[in-house]
Amino acid sequence: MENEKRAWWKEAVVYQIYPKSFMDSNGDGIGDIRGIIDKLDYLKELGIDVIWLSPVYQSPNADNGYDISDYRAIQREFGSMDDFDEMLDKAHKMGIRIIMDLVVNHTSDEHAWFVESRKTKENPYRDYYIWKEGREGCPPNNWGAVFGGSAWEYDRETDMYYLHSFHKKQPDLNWENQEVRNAVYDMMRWWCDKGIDGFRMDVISMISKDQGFPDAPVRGGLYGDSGEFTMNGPRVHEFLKEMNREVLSKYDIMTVGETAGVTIEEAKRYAGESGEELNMVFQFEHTSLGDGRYGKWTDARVSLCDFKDVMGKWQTELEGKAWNSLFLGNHDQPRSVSRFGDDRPEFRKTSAKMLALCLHFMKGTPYIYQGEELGMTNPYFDRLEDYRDVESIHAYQELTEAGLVSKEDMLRFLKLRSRDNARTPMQWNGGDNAGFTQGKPWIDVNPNYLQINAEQERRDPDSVFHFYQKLIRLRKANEIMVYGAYRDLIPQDENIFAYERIYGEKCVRVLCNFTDRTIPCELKNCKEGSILIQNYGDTERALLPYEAVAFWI
Ligand code: TEU
Ligand code: CA
Repeated sequence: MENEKRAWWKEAVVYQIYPKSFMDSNGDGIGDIRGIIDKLDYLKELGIDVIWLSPVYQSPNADNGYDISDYRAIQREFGSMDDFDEMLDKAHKMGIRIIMDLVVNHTSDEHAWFVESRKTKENPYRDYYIWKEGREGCPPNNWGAVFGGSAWEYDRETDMYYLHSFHKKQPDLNWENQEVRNAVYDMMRWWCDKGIDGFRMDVISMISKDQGFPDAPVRGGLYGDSGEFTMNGPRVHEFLKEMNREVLSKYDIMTVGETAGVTIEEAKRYAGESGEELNMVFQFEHTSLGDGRYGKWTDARVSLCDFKDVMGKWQTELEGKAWNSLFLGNHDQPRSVSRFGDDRPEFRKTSAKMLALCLHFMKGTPYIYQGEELGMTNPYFDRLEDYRDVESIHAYQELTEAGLVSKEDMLRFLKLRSRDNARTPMQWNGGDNAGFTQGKPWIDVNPNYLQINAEQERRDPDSVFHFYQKLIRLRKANEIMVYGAYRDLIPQDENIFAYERIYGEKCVRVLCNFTDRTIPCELKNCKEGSILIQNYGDTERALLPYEAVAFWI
């Protein structure tokens, strides 16, 4: 679309940092802000424009910082507010923006608001959270929590239950209460006034609940799946429009909503070109493909046709109406090369580059999750003790104890789908603990760090790192990568993802072989000099295993 609205956040490439696993500066085994400061040069070299920083706020860490006890303080393990200010200042001087994780569907149960709220029914903070009477000694309804068990926790103090969509240490805020909304907006303005560049909004699609709180259908597991009553709820757009008027519209910032359960129609409202709510949303259809009876706990692999179908649908249906975000991995997902590519040693590098090319040439803002630019893989932990994530540990207990899934199966599912796959330390070099820490890391380093690490890849011009660097440079030089329209060429093909981007008179064709075989491909008629980027040298009219190429036609 030649007349599409230009915006810096459409042209940007975002890099997600999960601080706990990025770089430890003081040997306590936990990544921290000074570690990030030390690595800003590395990010500059890669060429990214924006850092999305997973939560660094004060937190008892029931869910690694997604349970916040003070929105205006930095958690001790990560450093101080001075460290934060220094990081922001240095990043800005280098031309890198920083967006913060905004976690306001819930707080920690140790947040001052909740500490007050649970004291008495008359407490001024009572209505900051969602309290209900039980039903004959049972929770108010059958909703399950994302991290296992009931979504309601009984509180003896007042003989009532509070809602927690995630862990019981993450009580849901009551967005129906205008005071809550105002308090959240105040806090957001406080960070914006500090100079941050935007927000990634945690489960923002869940802030408006169906006020009837009805029982939900039971699908697998033991509890009701409350999705239809908690996601994209009745007032969510009203709340976001209010937030936009009160805060977002007053600053030059970018916003991306994490919108579990979002549909195309909903996305057009959240991230519409008119800009009344957010700039873009994360949709999870492609990362949920293959999910089964027990949700993500499965070993099903995604078929290419399904993947193309979902990606293509979001590309074409949002065209000119709303903006996409593009991602294959984050701190909740397995490593992208292990999941959508092929992490066997002979194919890892090539398939990681293929996935990068495939994603970065699509329309939307691309997100790189730390280590993805190195082609980092799942660690394939063998024992339950190796896992740290509450979701993984609770799911293992709940499903094996109920006799629904065997222990062997569950360990296999964890290897493929646990969030800890993304949370092993960043692999900086071939030294102790991959250069992440001088101490004992909070979670084991992937043993393949001797082969896969940043130091080695920065030296190797043919590395995954340099491939990402080149993709980012191409984006800066070619508007077509940002603004061109998308068209799938062979949606039914089971082996090749082939699409074009069209911008005025110009057209780029992208071909990606998603298999470990050589596949003949008539579409590969690139002329000499027309190639933008490829992961093999010149080849004939066939695509070698995991070959990817983008060329002008
Ligand atoms: O994730 C929201 C969410 O939907 C996840 O629980 C997701 O279903 C799951 O992680 C997939 O395995 C956000 C954050 O990204 C996540 O890290 C937090 O744990 C969660 O919210 C609660 O704040
Ligand atoms: Ca540390």
